[in-house]
Amino acid sequence: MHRDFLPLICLLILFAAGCGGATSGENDQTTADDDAHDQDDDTTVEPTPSNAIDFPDDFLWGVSTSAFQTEGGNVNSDFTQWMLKVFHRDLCGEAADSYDLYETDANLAQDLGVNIYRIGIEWARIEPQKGKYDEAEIEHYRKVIEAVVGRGIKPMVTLHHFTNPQWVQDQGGWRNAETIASFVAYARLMAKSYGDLVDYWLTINEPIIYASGLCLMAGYPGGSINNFPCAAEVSTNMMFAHARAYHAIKEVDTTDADGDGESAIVSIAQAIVPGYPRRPDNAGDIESARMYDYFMNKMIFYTLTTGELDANGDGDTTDEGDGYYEELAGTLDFLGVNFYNSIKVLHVPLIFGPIAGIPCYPEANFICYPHGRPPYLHGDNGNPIEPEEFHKLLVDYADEFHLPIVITENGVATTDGYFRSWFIIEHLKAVRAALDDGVDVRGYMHWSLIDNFEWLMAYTMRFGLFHVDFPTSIRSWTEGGETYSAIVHAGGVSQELLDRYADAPPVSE
Ligand code: GCO
Repeated sequence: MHRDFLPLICLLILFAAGCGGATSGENDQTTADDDAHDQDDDTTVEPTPSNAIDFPDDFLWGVSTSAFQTEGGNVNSDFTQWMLKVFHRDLCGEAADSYDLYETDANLAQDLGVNIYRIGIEWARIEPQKGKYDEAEIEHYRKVIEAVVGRGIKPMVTLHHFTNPQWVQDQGGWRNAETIASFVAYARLMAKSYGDLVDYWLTINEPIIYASGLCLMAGYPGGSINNFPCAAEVSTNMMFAHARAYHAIKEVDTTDADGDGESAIVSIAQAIVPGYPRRPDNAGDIESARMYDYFMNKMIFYTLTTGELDANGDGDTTDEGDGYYEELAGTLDFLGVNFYNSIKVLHVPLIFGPIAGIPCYPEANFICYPHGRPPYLHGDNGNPIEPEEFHKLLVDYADEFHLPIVITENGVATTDGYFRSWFIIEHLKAVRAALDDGVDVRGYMHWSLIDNFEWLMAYTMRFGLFHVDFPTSIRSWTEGGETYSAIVHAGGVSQELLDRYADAPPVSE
């Protein structure tokens, strides 16, 4: 989840790390090939007769990626243009070169044994100029999707993942309601072009993270600081964009690509970052955490299920412009949940004026601490590791929204193979516990298939099941990849894996 919008800290990290240069990986099994794919498929793990932790037969086992973070060379994207302006260089560069190596990546997904693979399309490639669609790029993504489908894997396609064509930015970005129509036209075209191959669609990744990152933390092109009305406006526009795209996709994608009886299953991916009062007995912290949780975690799901709009995000749906919008209602076929960690919320008295911390909801005058006080178990980006929170939120969201859940992202920034393996198992235990509690969890998609461009942290964070050597783009297996592959092939976690990864990794500063 893109929550580390501390531009100054990020800048320091980037410069300390040599600005986007690849760090050396501690992968366990580096191959000399330019492709870690098992050509002779000799690593296939036979399903074990009985797993210690089992999952439903039709469970969706997946991996998750985004186009911008893996492809490289997205010159017409506002994020690239912004980096050139702010950092005087394109920090993303060639990324993992997945634009060219999409077959290689599909091979890796196949080796893992997954049955679903979340990929993305870059709007800026499809529509580099307003209203002018690039036929060659439409054809390119067709090949990308065919590579996935051809390996017996269902594609889940994300249409917007934090980046826009530069012309969208030039017309005012997501604050301009015209962007809604532009996005819907693009979404319709994508569904028409690939509906015969794709059933699972995610219109927008983490709209609230985008809106708050853009308007409160200046973490995206065209951004501002502490501008809550902007965050509310952007999230409202994105909700209408999602809903209209939902209807457009349903209208044009009428082909059931995988033969399961459904032709278009559409949702968003929403980051759920549970917020807790920093001081559990402090009334200000308690109220701030409540408001934070509403706006950041629940409002979008609430609006897109009930149709009740809260345009200024204040928790009240009776203000002018609020109310019921039929086109918004029932536009989620499942809840797409991205989970990484929780957060602490601290109320700050007005006397301190504009907030100098992480202004996650400044009008309510509070700040958020993404991280606890060290020492605690955390990924390389400082995010705490909290599988118990995962279980809690699955139960809570199932209770509140009554929709199936697909985990569209869950992962950890680490180069330690034991840590990633343990992380995966602990989070799958949480999913299993939720299933046992009656929660309809349909699938789990690990972020990410391969190491990739982690936004303002560039290449300093590694989330991949496969290690990528960025200068050469060579992919290689990691211990985490081996573990996930064994689980996916077996459809559950064996006793042997439970024993091998029984101990939590040591807590570090
Ligand atoms: C997000 C995104 C991904 C991130 C991932 C790791 O949640 O920010 O969907 O783009 O890379 O979450 O931080």
